[in-house]
Amino acid sequence: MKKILKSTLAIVAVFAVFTSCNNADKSSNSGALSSNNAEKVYVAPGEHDSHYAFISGGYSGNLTVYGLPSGRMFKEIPVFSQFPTNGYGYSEETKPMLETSYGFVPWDDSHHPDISQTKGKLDGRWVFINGNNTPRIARISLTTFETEEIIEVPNSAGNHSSSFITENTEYVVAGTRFSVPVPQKDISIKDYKGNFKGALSFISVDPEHGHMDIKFQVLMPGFNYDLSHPGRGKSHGWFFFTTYNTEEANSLLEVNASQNDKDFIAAINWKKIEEYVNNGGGTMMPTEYAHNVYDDDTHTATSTMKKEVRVVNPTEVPGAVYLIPTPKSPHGCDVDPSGEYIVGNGKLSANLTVHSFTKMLDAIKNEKFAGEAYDIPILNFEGVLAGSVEQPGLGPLHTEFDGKGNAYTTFFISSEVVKWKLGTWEVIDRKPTYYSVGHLTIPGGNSAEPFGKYMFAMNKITKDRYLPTGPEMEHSAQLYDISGDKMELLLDFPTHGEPHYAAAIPAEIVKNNSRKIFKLSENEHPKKALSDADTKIVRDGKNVHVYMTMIRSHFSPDNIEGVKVGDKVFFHITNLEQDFDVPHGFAMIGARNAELLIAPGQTRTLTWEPQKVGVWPFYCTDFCSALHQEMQGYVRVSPANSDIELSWSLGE
Ligand code: K7E
Ligand code: CUA
Repeated sequence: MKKILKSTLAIVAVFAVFTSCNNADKSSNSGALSSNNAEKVYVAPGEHDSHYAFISGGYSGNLTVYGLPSGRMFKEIPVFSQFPTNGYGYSEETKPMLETSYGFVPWDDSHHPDISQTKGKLDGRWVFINGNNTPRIARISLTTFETEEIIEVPNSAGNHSSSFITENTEYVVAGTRFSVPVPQKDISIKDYKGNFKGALSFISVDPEHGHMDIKFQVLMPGFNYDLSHPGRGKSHGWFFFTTYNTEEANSLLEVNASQNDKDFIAAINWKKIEEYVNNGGGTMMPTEYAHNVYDDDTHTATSTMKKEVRVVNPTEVPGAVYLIPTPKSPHGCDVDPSGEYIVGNGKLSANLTVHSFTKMLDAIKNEKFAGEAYDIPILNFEGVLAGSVEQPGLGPLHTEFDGKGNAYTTFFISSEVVKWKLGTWEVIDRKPTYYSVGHLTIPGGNSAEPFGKYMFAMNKITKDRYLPTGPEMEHSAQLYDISGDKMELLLDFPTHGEPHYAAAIPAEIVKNNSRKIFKLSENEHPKKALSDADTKIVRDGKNVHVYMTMIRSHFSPDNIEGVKVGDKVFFHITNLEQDFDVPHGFAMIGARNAELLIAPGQTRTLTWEPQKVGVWPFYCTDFCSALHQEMQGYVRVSPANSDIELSWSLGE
């Protein structure tokens, strides 16, 4: 035991050493690119990028939008985190988006965006992304670039092997990283083995509106489910999940979860389970999870608490779940565009293991089994193996595909991207990354039709790539041209938060659907005001509702009296503009809140509880016109026992 412990610690130490000194690798860093390469990323002023990239924000909880090839950041879309920049999670309309069974949770850790698909091709309708910490899946509209829906995932913990979608967006799939007692209960952590479970959730997506619903959860053995990808083409109907900690250790995992020579890729025949469930199979388990939906017409989100979820035990559906042995704590689980090859990126493995879907079916048919785990058949390793890439690098994490028969794998420890050929498994090229690369993205990389022109690597350590900004640097991404035989480094660009994965798509597929305004005629917000005639102030006990409008360059009303200390004031503000890109802001002195940034035609509500007697200003925060500085108003706040009547005016 001691010996095993030592040798494993040595492996771990190698991980650490390489990580800390790989910036010594600077000799290969040719700072000067050929002018030819510079031209390749130059997007002239006023011209547009050819691709959108949606980059996960990691611990920012959000999603950032970039252009490729320029590497320019266009937007941060708030998803799981409150965002004072536009009031998301602060306004009354958006607060329900962050409700969970634990209450209001204004932060998460988002890792893997994935774009919706039709027939295996990116259709550019929605981006899905996972919240890791308080397990949730979000759907973001690529029409409004706003988060439209968030569903909590019960029985899950560390929602990491998420959020990947099937080839017709039938499901967005979420797998738990940490196994936990299901249902949760008060037991000793030492009783982990055999008692904890790993829930893999299949969340159906309504083809028209995108609405999500947990169709079923497969309750798997208590391993860690790290990443996943859908089968496609011939393997459509299957889903693959990498596992680690098949040792089921509950402490010092860096050692105790690195004992087994092989962990597993779990292969799930979701079509089979779907059929079982459609015929009434599975068990409804009492639980609690929030389902939050934003409505574009009312400009308002609602949160509903769901009370049960359908769970399926793998042994209930024979032939639906298999385990494929895969060397050494695999991280990424990637499926090539044809659906034939399943790559298991064994973090501690010398070689990169590739499984064959065809051989998997054959092994199942001919019962080439190597035992079972909790009654789930383990397939024979050799029987499924397609081949392996011999010693391609150290610490493989993730693989993407260019649609031309090549795969690109990131190596964290040796800090490089390695290009290799599917089928022959030969290494074709390798390029350093700066430094310690995690994921990489090729537009359409998780689809049947990747757009193999660009690839970008998202790195974990930045060090000297930019001007120093104190002890913590934003993470760096590197863009490569992959249209030729050899990868060519084109550009470094900083990212925000901690990008893990990113999803990218040709701009053509998205840009023409992008919304320019919200039509006032379609505004169904119950507290909208569509003209001066609609503006009013209504007292309801201590609640004061202000129905306000904003347009260049005034608020209506802009003088308000009769508010008292102890009141709760709700500013319901409608932006009357019907021009593209003319939002107005609203900020109120002393509001324990953020501002509102209100899009043209939208209604938003800010709550303010006046603390002090006096006359208090509010103003527009977005420089909207030549007379933006004039866009302001006052609220008179009187003592709690005052008998001043509510009154309001504009221009008097
Ligand atoms: Cu960062 Cu996909 Cu969460 Cu690998 S994961 S790096
Ligand atoms: Cu409206 Cu500034």
